[in-house]
Amino acid sequence: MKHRRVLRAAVTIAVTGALATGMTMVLTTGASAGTTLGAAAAEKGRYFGAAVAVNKLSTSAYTTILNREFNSVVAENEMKWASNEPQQGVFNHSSGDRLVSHAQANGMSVRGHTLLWHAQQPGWAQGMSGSALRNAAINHVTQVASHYRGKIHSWDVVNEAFADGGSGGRRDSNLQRTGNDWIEAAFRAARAADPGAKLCYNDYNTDGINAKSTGIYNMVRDFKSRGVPIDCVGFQSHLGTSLASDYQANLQRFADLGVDVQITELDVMTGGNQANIFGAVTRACLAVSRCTGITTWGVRDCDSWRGSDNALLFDCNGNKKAAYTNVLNALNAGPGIPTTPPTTTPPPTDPPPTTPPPTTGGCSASVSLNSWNGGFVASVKVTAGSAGTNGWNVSVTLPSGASVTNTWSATASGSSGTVRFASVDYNSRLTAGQVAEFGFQGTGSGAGMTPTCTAS
Ligand code: 9MR
Repeated sequence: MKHRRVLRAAVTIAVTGALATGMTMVLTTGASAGTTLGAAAAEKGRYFGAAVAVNKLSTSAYTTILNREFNSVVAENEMKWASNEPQQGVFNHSSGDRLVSHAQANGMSVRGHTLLWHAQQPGWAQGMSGSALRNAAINHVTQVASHYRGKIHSWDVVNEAFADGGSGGRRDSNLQRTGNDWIEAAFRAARAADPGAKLCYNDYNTDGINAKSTGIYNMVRDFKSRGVPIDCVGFQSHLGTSLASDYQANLQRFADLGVDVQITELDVMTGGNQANIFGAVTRACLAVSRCTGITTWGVRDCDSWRGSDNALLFDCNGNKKAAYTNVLNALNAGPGIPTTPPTTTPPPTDPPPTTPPPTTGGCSASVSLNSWNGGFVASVKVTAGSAGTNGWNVSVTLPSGASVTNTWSATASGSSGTVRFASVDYNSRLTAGQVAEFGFQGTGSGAGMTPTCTAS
């Protein structure tokens, strides 16, 4: 006991001294070696996750490893568009919910994969185009992200939207043909629906500095400069028999743009180099302070989409492979996440609200718009005045021809002309200056809407 008190005092002095001098403290001292992937990663401020086939959660050989080793999960297929919106407007979240419950019961965080992707779309969406598809896609983002609000650590908002090869440009797809702004529209809708989730762009063949990763880098830089809400970039890292020498440098250049980076679908071709590559990827992540976690794309070799590549950390009998040992050792040897962010990181820059918050009674509302040809998503911020609120109403007059098609975090009366949005249970009561957010999606143009707020 006495020892612990002395140690704590020493640590306090060290931390205080470091903060006073503006030094970056790294949390490595005092950490014991983790004996599982999840525990070792957690000691370094990271998660270590696995992609899960939800129907395997009833196989005990599978869940024994999952629950022992991993502290993050992602659905391998069950949160994809074809799975959870099989008919337009008809959502089925049962498998995704099952995974979230399993994660919550076992102290794991959840990555969401994926809101929009050119592949694994339901048949009805594959046949759509133009503003009908754009509206359906944004509605999908809104509905799914709202369903899981507060439960997802990071969402792959958009997956694999860049082309392979040397162009560095976008991949052709039905979504891309709705207009180049489809990606930012998706990110804005996801932010409005789940403000607490980190929003990621995720892709493959980006495991080094190359034309494709540079195309994505330029998009992220552009998004940051214009206030498009992006928080992270996922590097799938489906790897072969070698690792690009600039793997870490590539992660770092993204981190330097002010986004987190995550290794999201790691698996490596079997063979002499497999264990070394797994170790090197882990070291690279830990060397980048904004690399917040690693996910392997499956648990055992036989669970992998790569079949005979034996690409994972556990063999088909559930035994730990040499690659496992290398990853665990790399996690235990690596640095922790600094307690002060690097000074090179600019703060996130979301667009400024259209009206300033009030300083007196009542409430005020401001709207930010994400529009495309034929539709829009409006995110509305309600700020309570000095008296706080027991409830609030926001009125918005829509331009002629526009109508509201769905609303979240408020109840709408009417759908065209002047529409009134009333607070709901969980956001009615605001203290002075407190902000609530709600949103709605509409067809037509939402330009020029000026919300008015009344409080009760
Ligand atoms: O592992 C997934 C496999 O079971 C599916 O059949 C396949 C369908 O396209 O998707 C696999 O997961 C992919 C992931 O969603 C996105 N990146 C590539 C992954 C491997 O193909």
